[in-house]
Amino acid sequence: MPTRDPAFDDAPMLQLVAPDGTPVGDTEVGLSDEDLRALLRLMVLARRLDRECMALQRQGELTVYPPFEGQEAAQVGSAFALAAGDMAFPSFRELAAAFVRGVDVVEYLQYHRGTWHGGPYDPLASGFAPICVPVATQIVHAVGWALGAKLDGKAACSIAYFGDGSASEGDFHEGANLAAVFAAPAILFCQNNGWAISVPATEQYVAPIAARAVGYGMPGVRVDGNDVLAVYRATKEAADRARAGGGPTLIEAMTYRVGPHSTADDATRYRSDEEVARYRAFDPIERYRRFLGSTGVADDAFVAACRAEAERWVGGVRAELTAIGTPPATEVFDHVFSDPPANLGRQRREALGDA
Ligand SMILES: Cc1ncc(C[n+]2csc(CCOP(=O)(O)OP(=O)(O)O)c2C)c(N)n1
Ligand SMILES: [Mg+2]
Repeated sequence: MPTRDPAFDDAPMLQLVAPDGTPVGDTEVGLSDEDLRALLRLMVLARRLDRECMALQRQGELTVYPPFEGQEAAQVGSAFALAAGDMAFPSFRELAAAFVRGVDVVEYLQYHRGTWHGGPYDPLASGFAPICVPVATQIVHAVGWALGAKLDGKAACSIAYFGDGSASEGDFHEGANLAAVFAAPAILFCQNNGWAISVPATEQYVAPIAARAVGYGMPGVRVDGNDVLAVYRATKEAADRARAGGGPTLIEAMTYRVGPHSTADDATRYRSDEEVARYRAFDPIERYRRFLGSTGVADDAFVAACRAEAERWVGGVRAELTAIGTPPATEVFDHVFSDPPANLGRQRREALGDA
């Protein structure tokens, strides 16, 4: 367990709504009441979907699944701040952000079902790049895309989603420096959950990740990642600046994932139940629900309607997903080489008995 509480230590952090739902900053972030309710609805739906995916994996319907419960505000708030022409570059944990971007979640989940390489959703149509498992590599993709958008004269930005552990990779440093030097319209969005699998934040760095922005020469924002309005504001400001030619921004969203690293991980081997219980008190959905309740923007009936919608929705997702049959075995050999080498041809004949 970390000796220093990474999410709530003393470094300054943008926070607009306190964990108990009380406003502590300027909560006028430029969203209509309808949009404010949409943020809550999206978080409720995302959490319900995440729990369904965990169940689907345990029931053998998904091969492996990396849950995000606890990170809804970080993903929903940031993705909501993007425009249609922007491009998101996820790691492997951004299903909530994908959903906000309009990605068909059944298509997305085919990756985790093992029925298609990387999911058959259209990255360009949804502005959401394919899932990226090699940690931090998506950061250089995002910066490259941003440089391309700039050269094309497009008023668009990219966002790279990555974790605290990913910020220790060379790709992070290379991407950040390149973005700063060429004023790439990119947002480097770190979800700091205090852990990189079993490695605590205390073994990764000794100063806030956001503070590195000074060294690269770009704005850096440390934001309460469980405060959806604060995340929205930080990301919206970064996106507007990027599209206007103001270059990149590093955002460090302090959050906590209550589930394991993935369904292949046993988090009880390195993380105490007490730690998880402590962070549940910072739940992003409960905080925002209380805030919207106190301002009269969303009442209990609205929340109940979101929950009912979520139940119906995930039922449909499950039905569609589990109806997808086994793909033809030929696919193991397809889509890699235009001109397959001889040994692959031999393996194909052995496995399939065809040419
Ligand atoms: C290049 C590379 N090295 C190692 C791994 C194995 N791996 C997968 S996720 C992960 C930790 C990532 O931690 P973080 O960036 O904090 O993201 P989180 O899982 O906490 O969301 C590691 C080491 C990998 N996928 N890619
Ligand atoms: Mg992490």
